[in-house]
Amino acid sequence: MKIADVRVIVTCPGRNFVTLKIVTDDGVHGVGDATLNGRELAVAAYLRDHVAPALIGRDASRIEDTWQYLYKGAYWRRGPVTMTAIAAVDTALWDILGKVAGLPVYKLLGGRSREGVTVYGHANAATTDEVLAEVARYVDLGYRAVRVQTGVPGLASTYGVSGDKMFYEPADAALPTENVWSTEKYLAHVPTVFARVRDEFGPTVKLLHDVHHRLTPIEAARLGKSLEPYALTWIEDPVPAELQEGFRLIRQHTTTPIAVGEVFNTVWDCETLIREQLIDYIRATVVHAGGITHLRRIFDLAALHHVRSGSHGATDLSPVCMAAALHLDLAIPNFGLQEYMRHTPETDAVFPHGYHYDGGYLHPAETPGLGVDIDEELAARYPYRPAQLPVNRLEDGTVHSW
Ligand code: EZ4
Ligand code: CO
Repeated sequence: MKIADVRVIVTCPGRNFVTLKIVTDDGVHGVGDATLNGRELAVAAYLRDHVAPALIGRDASRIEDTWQYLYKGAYWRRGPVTMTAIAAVDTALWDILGKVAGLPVYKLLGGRSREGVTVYGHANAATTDEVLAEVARYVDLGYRAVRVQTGVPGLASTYGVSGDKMFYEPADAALPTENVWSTEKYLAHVPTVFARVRDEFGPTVKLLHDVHHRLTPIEAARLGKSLEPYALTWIEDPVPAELQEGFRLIRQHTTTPIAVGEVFNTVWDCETLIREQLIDYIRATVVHAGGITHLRRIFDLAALHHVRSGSHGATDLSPVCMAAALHLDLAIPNFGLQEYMRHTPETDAVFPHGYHYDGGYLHPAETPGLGVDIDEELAARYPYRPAQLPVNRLEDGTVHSW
């Protein structure tokens, strides 16, 4: 069970994905997602030039040892590029182990703790009237949780509100496009949206909202307070999270639950947030936070402090990441919610997978391993196309968080 071949596959079936494929000398292969939106080729080079040569000949079943080797051995610890590369190796090794054991990966992780993985979908539209129809569409599809985003009156465009309804893609140009932001206009508008959504859909559907790091702590506190009557399940990324202590201020002022972590890459990014119970959901992911091995470590710390998982699951996280996430979501005791945005048919064809949606839940495949693969021939038909995430500016031109 030695690693015999390591391949980095870059493909663009509608959007860019980087996938690592590891093959053992017994001919078993595993796959790991290595996609870092807008910075894909940095991870591809890291894997191809610096990681792959060191993997050849290693025992594929030594998952923990390989993780430590890549993390500590790099000397330059952490960071999104490094941790995405390590994640891809780790995920592929879990896939191989599952195949060799003849078990779906969630059984290797301790078995199922629930019957299905509750997911939330994205309702987004320019206006409140339109977004009500979008929420209705998800409720009709059986979703128990819906993220609601709208345009803001007086602002031409807003990150997180796409033109296309079912397929969402924020990395929209080779060089970043620009949005204009006004906190005053935003804070005045959002509560009016949720008042209408609650009124229309009643008290039980879980409602979520993504702030995309655009507020200061005291502004976020005001937002949380103003949304309390509508009982949101969470507000997400209310402030930039480089300063973990910033969340103390938000916490003192509002009972609206807080989710954060889609840009985190190690437990060190959220250690204070979790230990001080400053958040309610941790949104770190398999692909950006060091794979199944490290994300489980983060979730275990979270479990000690009443924090539940709420992993990121936008379209730039490939079906390989989604498959891995579902195994972990099913197994951990403190699962909260899983974000789920459907991929395009082109993406689904390149990444054949056995997970499926049913009545508000996703279910991982029951086949050995992760239950997902990459069709390399088909992938080769979609060459890489440069695409970056947008930049946000205040009305006076100052660069702002998304
Ligand atoms: O901005 O996936 O909650 N989901 C999000 C996403 C992220 C993109 C970044 O690559 O915030 O839209
Ligand atoms: Co988000």
